[in-house]
Amino acid sequence: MAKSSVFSVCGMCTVRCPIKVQVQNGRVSFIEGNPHVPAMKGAVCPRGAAGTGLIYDHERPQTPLIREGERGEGKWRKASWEEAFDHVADRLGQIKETHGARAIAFTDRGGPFRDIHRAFLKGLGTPNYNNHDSSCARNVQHSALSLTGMGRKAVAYDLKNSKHVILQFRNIFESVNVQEVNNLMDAMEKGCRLSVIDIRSNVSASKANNFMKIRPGTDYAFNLAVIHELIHKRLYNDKFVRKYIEGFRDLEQFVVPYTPEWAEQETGIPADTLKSFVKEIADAAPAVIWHPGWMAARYKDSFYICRSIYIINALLGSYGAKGGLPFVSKPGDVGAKGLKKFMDLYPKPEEKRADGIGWKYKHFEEGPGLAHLLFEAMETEDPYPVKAYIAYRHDPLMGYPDPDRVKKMWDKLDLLVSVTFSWSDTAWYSDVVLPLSPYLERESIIATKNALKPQFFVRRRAVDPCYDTKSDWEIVSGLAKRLDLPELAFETREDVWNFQLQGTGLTIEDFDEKGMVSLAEKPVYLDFQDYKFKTPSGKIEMISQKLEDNGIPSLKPYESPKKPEEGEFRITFGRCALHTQGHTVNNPMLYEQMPENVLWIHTQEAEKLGISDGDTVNVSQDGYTETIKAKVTDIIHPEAVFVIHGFGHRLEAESRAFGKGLADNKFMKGGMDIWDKAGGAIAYQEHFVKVSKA
Ligand SMILES: Nc1nc2c(c(=O)[nH]1)N[C@H]1C(S)=C(S)[C@@H](COP(=O)(O)OP(=O)(O)OC[C@H]3O[C@@H](n4cnc5c(=O)[nH]c(N)nc54)[C@H](O)[C@@H]3O)O[C@H]1N2
Ligand SMILES: Nc1nc2c(c(=O)[nH]1)N[C@H]1C(S)=C(S)[C@@H](COP(=O)(O)OP(=O)(O)OC[C@H]3O[C@@H](n4cnc5c(=O)[nH]c(N)nc54)[C@H](O)[C@@H]3O)O[C@H]1N2
Ligand code: SF4
Ligand SMILES: [Mo]
Repeated sequence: MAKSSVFSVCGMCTVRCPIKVQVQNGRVSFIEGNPHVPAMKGAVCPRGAAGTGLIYDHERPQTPLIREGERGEGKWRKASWEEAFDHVADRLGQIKETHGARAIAFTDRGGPFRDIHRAFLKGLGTPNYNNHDSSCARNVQHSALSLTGMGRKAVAYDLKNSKHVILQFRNIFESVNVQEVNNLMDAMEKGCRLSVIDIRSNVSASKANNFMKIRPGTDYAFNLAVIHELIHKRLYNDKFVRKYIEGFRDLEQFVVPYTPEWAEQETGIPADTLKSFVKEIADAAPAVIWHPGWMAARYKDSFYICRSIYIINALLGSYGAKGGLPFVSKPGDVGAKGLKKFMDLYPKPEEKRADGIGWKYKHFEEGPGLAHLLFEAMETEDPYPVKAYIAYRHDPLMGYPDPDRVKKMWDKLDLLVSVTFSWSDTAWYSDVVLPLSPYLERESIIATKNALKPQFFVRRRAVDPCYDTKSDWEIVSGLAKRLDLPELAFETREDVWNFQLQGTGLTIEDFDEKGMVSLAEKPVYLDFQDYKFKTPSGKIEMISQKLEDNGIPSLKPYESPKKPEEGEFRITFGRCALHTQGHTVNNPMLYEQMPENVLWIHTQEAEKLGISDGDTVNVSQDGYTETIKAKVTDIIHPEAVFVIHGFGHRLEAESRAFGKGLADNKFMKGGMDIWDKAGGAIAYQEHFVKVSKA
């Protein structure tokens, strides 16, 4: 029997863990964590193990498809790649000629493999690249920038060496990053304490030393009181504050009214609990990580919650500290040369962005922009018409609120293309589907990981595609060839990699042994003697001039969230260890383990409605109703109901997932217009539903 193995990169979620894939007789037989990365401990998560379920599933797009009926009707014509490339390139060319290159927009799912397709857009001359992040971590990013001038990824979470980790709307043990989970477990074995602030007791809470159940929407109140307590009791790191915080007096004044006793009224967490918690984390500082959050697109004040978290980390002196938030290194910081960038092949398009970033909204970062504002521009044609849209590994019809509204925003598009490895609502609604090979069947460009120990890594295919699908670089090359961008029209994967490695002194063979090349011998904790943050003052600024100049307060007074009306609940959501967003529910292996989601509802509220555990219930909002099974429990806050996101698929191409569970984003009517003006992200949890026994 022919046996081999290859080092690659998992693609079942955007964490992209390093893996080793065993191949037997041309089929993937086993997937494990890359043994050269100690924090993987040789393991992958349940989704990572289900990669074979993805590639050997015939219920995924198998050839290029061109729409025949109406959008969303599901009538397709199979096409060859030649035909599909010609079709898409012709239309893009026409649109560019009639409306200018700016009429072409593109969104993706972020991550380290973007350089080549972002270069493609730059080469075409359009500024309209966006990613999914206004539906995910934009508030975290913008809050980090507003305080330090540096993005959220400028620091690492040094979980392994931490003494106290605080998770607030962050569920590390279910919303998984394998290395983070392993590092935190190691630290906890050595005595690291874990505190969880959540609206329900999740798996992380079940492992925590302190679990504080908070009233939904009141996290900012809790955090302001923590800052009050740290300052009032002088529990902060005075040396760090004097050296690195600008505007401490403003902060001190601002939090005067926000006492722990005041916060108790808002959050339901007793003042004494808050006080002893604050004492505990101050004792453990600076080896403390208060995680700033990941899916922080929840409330209208989520940006300020994230800011308050970073401020607490600063008061504790955990910035730059071992066991806290040390700064990561880029290749240049450790004396290595970076990869050659495809993006550097072309000049920056001069045109202003359709989403308004950079001219209408000057306090937001360019780059990923805000996709919901791009979609709005498609509808209003303000500042100009956008006529072509490529959704690249992105499913906005599942990932943004109110899909009917999103479809309306797309009505004026002349061309809607999906590049995807699985069916999705967006792919189904597209004019053309270009099927991407799943990660085990494709290679990706070489990527850089900025970290305590920076590295280059590469995804290699474990097996050849079993259907007529292609890799990212092949799709970009196929279009580039037809659109007069010969620099991006690569013939072989080696050509792609060789381009990137120019000047680094490395060859692709250097990746054979481990799947990656480390650029430092051991973790580098940057010298933190006279650190200059990237703000005008060089310090962590409590008052951001950029925010103030744009009419956004730096320190925003707390506003109490709306209480649900009698019989209503705030709809909340999160992830589970068995599924990734909306794209694994039809995976045969994962479907078998968890075929549907359930509605968490508090015991007392369920009793009032005559609902017992396991009953089928109706969830409704504004005349729209779906049914789901109830999970009646004491461990959720009574004001909320909760579901795992990603279910409620209604595509005939997905026989397993069809009709199973409930789609939370359909209960967010008008949600495309409810977003955080300070942080930029959608506020997904500002919606209410009614529940009744079916
Ligand atoms: N209501 C509600 N909305 C949400 C969320 C929620 O919890 N509730 N979560 C939000 C969050 S945190 C995020 S990040 C977004 C996610 O929103 P999306 O990014 O749209 O979600 P995915 O399911 O990851 O969709 C990616 C699509 O690309 C395809 N794909 C192709 N190749 C790849 C690959 O290599 N990797 C991945 N991951 N996908 C690939 C998948 O098949 C899928 O169809 O949704 C956000 N929206
Ligand atoms: N298994 C798995 N892992 C994943 C993903 C996946 O789909 N599946 N997706 C990846 C992605 S894209 C992301 S963004 C991350 C997300 O990672 P997280 O942000 O950690 O994930 P979530 O499960 O969305 O939310 C975390 C917790 O927030 C709680 N919560 C909801 N509302 C509130 C509130 O008002 N206050 C407080 N304090 N808590 C609240 C929820 O109950 C939940 O337990 O996970 C990543 N990892
Ligand atoms: S966390 Fe799991 S699914 Fe995500 S990349 Fe790692 S192994 Fe794959
Ligand atoms: Mo996310």
